[in-house]
Amino acid sequence: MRIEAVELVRVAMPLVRPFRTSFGVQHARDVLLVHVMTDVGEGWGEAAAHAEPFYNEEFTESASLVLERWLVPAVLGADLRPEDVGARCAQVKGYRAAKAGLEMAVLDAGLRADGVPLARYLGGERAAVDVGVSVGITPTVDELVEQVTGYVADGYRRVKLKVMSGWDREPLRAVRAAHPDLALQVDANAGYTPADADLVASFDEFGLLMVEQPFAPEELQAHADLARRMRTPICLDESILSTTHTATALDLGACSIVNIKVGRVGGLLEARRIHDLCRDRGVPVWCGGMLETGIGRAANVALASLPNFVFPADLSASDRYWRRDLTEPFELHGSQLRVPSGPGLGITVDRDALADLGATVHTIRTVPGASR
Ligand code: OSB
Ligand code: MG
Repeated sequence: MRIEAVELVRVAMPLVRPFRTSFGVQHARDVLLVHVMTDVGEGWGEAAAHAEPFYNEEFTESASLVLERWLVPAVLGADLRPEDVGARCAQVKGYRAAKAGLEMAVLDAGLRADGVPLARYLGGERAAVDVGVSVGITPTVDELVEQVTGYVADGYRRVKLKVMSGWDREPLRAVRAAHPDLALQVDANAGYTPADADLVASFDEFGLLMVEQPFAPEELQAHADLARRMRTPICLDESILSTTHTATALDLGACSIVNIKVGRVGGLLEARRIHDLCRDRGVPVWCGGMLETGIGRAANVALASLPNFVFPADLSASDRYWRRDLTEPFELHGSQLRVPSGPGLGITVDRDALADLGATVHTIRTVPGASR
């Protein structure tokens, strides 16, 4: 297919409630969408970066600039397959959310034209996926317990609590006391240091499914040392940027569960390769989220339908994030989200919602007749 034009669509999306983690608080997402126009039709993708470089180095403004200056020019006017986008973008180091958004849009266009749902193309095997909810740090422990109880009443059967120093054992004890049988896990977003290893190891007493990313991304050895002294499995998020990072982490024993995020690893196809590597090594994975809109969520849900996604995903219903999503809302059915069955991402982008939210569009076009 030939890429004829690319729109970079930017929209501020207020969150239903603020989301606080060890790296800061978010009240809204600075969303960046990639809309490709090709000779076989259009496609949408989401570059799941955030407004600030606090989760990792990338942020929305930088992702947009890198797309405009290098990634879009690398595909514009070209006759390519979605599988070629990664190689064309490889000269640019990092900016994996930007690359993921572009690849997603090209995949969506190609699969829509072929009438193939993304989940089927990726090798998904389920019509619905188990999901949980990631609960941010709250002003008080009582508010946390109240929020968790509300989500459990909604149907979520797995809850992830954000933790940081000063917000760990006390909230954990309270949530555990209120919900003795709840599938519970924690995520530190790299907020602890190896000097906190005793404290993190003490989380064993709360019967958690896993502890996610206690230390900095580069602290693979410290994660391996912690894993050896904890009963609770260690899961890595920020440390895992590629299949190579995954293999190294597994070789070191730094984790026994992998959180796969499309934007963090540079796209759906690299995400699938990490899934396959983990499957071959007997390591379970699950699908993480970055507070995506319905566009990125559709891709995540399709990915999470692959067989080695064995733990519930951090993919909640649209109403957990947005008053109005950019697509038809994802709804909770029991404790699952349905995998879209239409071609490509299987969703329809709501242009009225984009307009009402004040989205801005930057269009990048080929020169007529040019080819590369
Ligand atoms: O570490 O998993 C994380 C959101 C933003 C940045 C990092 C993370 C998260 C979440 C939210 O936990 C998961 C979701 O999209 O619901
Ligand atoms: Mg995480």
